[in-house]
Amino acid sequence: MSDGRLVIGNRRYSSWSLRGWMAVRLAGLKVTVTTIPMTRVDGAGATPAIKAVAPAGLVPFLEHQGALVWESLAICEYCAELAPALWPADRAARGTLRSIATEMHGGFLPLRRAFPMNLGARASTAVRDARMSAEIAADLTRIAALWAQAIALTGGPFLNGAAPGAADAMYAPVVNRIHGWNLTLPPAASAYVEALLAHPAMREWQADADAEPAEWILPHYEAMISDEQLR
Ligand SMILES: N[C@@H](CCC(=O)N[C@@H](CS)C(=O)NCC(=O)O)C(=O)O
Repeated sequence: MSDGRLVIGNRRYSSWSLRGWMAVRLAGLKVTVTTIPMTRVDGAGATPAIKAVAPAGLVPFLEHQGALVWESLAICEYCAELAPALWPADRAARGTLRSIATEMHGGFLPLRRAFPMNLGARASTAVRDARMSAEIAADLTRIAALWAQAIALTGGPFLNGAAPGAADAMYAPVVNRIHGWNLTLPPAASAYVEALLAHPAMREWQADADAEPAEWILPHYEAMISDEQLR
C-alpha cells in the first residue's frame, strides 16, 4: 500500500527531482512516483501540469501521510526524520554535512547553468571545453574540497559514510553532470563519482531515465551537449 506520492519531472533532465527521489528511496518511503514531463528544466515553472499540482510550481513535491513537502532539501530533512541514518550519527559531522548539502542547494550556479544534467548523452571533450570557464573550474575545486572534507569525517566511500545519505542525494545530479559532461576532478573525487554512480539507487534512476518516451526529449538540452553546437 502507498503512503502518498512523489511528483517528479523527467528523470533524464530533472536534477532537483533526482535529489528528492534519492532521499525518498534511501529512506524507504512507500510512495507512488508520478512523473510529469517538463517543457524546460531551468526552474522557471513553465510546465502547466506541474504548476497545477505542486505548491511552488516546481518538482520534486512529496505528499506523505498527510504531509506536503517541497524543496529538495526540505524533502531530505523530512526523510531523515523517518530514517535518521540519512545524516551521520555524530552531531559535529552532521552539522558539517548539513552545511555541505546546503551549499549545493544554494550554490554552484556557473556549473549548473553551463552543464545541465542529461542522462541520455555524453559530451565530447571539445563540447565540454567550449563551455568551460574559470567560474566553473572554481565550482569544481570547491566541490572536490567539500567531498574530501565529508569523506574525511565519515570514512566514505559516500559523503554520508558507508551508505549514501542526504548529502549524497543533494550531490547526485552533480555526479551525473561530471560523468555526462566528461568533467575532470582529482582522483579522490573521481572515486566518489564512481562509487555513487554504481549505487543501486543511481542505477535504478538511470534505467528509468533510459525507458522514458522519446516524446519527452527536449531538443534544446540535447543540442547543448552535442557536437552540432560547434559547427
Ligand atoms: N529549489 C527547488 C528547485 C526545484 C526546480 O527548479 N525544479 C525544476 C525541475 S529540475 C522544475 O520544477 N521545473 C518545472 C518547470 O520549469 O516547469 C528544489 O530544491 O526543489
